[in-house]
Amino acid sequence: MSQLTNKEISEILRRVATALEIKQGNRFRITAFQKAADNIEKNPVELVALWQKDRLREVAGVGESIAKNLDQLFKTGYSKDFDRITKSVPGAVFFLTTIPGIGPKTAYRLSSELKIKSPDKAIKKLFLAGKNKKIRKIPGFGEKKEQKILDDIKAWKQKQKESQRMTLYEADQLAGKVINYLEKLPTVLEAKPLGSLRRRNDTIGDIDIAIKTKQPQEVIDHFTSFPETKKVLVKGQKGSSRILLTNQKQVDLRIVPPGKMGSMMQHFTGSKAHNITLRELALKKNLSLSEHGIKNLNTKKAFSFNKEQAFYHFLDLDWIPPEIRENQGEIEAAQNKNLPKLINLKDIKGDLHVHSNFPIESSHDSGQDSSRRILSWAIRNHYQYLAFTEHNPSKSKHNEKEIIALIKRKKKWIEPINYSNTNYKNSRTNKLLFIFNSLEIDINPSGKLALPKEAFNYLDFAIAGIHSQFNLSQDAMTKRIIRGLSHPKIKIWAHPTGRMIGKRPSIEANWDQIFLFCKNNNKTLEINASPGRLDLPDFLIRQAINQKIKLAINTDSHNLSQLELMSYGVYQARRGWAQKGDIINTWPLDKIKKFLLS
Ligand code: DGT
Ligand code: CA
Ligand code: CA
Repeated sequence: MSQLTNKEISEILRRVATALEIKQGNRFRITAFQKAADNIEKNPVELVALWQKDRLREVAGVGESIAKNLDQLFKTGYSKDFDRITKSVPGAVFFLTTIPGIGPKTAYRLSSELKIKSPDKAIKKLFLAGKNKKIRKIPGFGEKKEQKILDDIKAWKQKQKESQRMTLYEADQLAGKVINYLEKLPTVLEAKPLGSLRRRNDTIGDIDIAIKTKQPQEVIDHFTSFPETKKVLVKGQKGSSRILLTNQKQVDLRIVPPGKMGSMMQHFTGSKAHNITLRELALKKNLSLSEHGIKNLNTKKAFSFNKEQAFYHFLDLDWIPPEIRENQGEIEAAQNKNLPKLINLKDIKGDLHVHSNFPIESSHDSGQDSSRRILSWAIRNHYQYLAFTEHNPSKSKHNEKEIIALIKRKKKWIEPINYSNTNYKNSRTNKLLFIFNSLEIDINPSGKLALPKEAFNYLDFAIAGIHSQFNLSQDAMTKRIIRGLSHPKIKIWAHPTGRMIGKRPSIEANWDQIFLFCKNNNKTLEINASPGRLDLPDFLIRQAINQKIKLAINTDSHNLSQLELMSYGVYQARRGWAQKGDIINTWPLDKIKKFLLS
């Protein structure tokens, strides 16, 4: 069996699409491979897990033929069909097409004209050829095209650097794998993920793990033999080791003897800025801090800590939740015993941004799962309410009349579930799950909402979001947003900054002005829990809360497994110092109904 990751699978499918394009293959077939690659890369659940449950076909774009080949890939590590399509294309071509601006046909020509065949250093060789003015000599290329290729390569290199950090979700998967492997050793007494991972940062540079053991050498040997290791960077120096994995990510390991886990966890969780301020505070009390514990500089007496709580208490501080250890006032708050009581996942009573597969002819990607399955999930997870927020119907496909008819149909579909069906009953409260009939509506560049006026009458409330033209000027963007949010039915602003972590920057907007508008008009900002978004970012959450604006943590699920990612929104909220009362979907049904239906 072969443990291919989603990223590796989408890479293989993209190669097939590239090879087909070079061979002038069927357009639909090429697009099918590209679409499947995109969906698989975005899928939050590893395909290999779905394959084991015979559920590959649940992923959008994975049809019978692709599923058959994936099955072969998982079983044997290779697919006959894919191999046959790609084998006549030189390896270099696939690398050259990773540069935006260089399509398959251009890459193929560059590869054959410049004799760059091997994938090894292909991009570097192309860059050198450009520098040596060789690209311009290829018929049909010229000086301008050569310069553009050089610029594209430079831009790509810059982007590579920035996107080397993992999303929190990716880091969780990877750390889980390593910890699982480490815990196979009986001498590992405890294994804890620390660093930015424990602080639940939105992106993670490297993975830090602390191990409690009485057998350091055995654990270090086991760690450095982790099957996916490419290179051992540090081995055993003072109980710290470091490996580079085949996916280019690094893992740091610290070994702790029993009795000292607390101080190690504190030190290795960081952040660095938090630790520096803490150390300064300790020095004023003539105490010195380290991963080994606390030393009294007057008496030279050393103290060890098994629990992190005791470490903080020794410094007369309340224990500080890892998510807010960023030197942003948390140490002072811990001194004054007024740390915020951060929100927890169990406080969440519903999800207000969920896409079902209800056929609404939407302008953007539709949900993949039925309302029935989504509602059953919500019941199992003790939700009290849920909002179906499919994208608004596409204006290019339908006239106003048809759109209004579609929205009416959706209302007709939801109402019976709310008022007559007893299947969706919360087992704790014995109350029916309440479904809000909602919609996610585009805010067009002018600020106009992409839904006919009359259609709003058939919605309980709506959420609004930007899905195009992210690069307006700050002024134009601010006006667009305020106009978009002004409609009385719009209660929530979805994924406010529009950022896609490592892929798309935040919009430019005057946040002070927008926050003021939201405050005065009772508009809620979303904390989108999708690990590739985590939007709002932590610092904006904190600013919003300081201005007494309410927030909603939503998954924006497009399939069942994404409903499980609510916790990522909660971590993000905690990093922004959010308490239960700041988040509207912790409210009981009566209160949220009053707010959303007002
Ligand atoms: P990352 O990996 O970039 O996402 O961020 P971190 O916070 O995980 O940083 P990393 O892996 O370099 O270090 C892990 C923790 O170890 C860090 O949060 C605090 C502690 N640490 C590392 N270097 C220093 C240092 O020079 N001084 C102090 N006080 N603590 C450090
Ligand atoms: Ca780290
Ligand atoms: Ca590290």
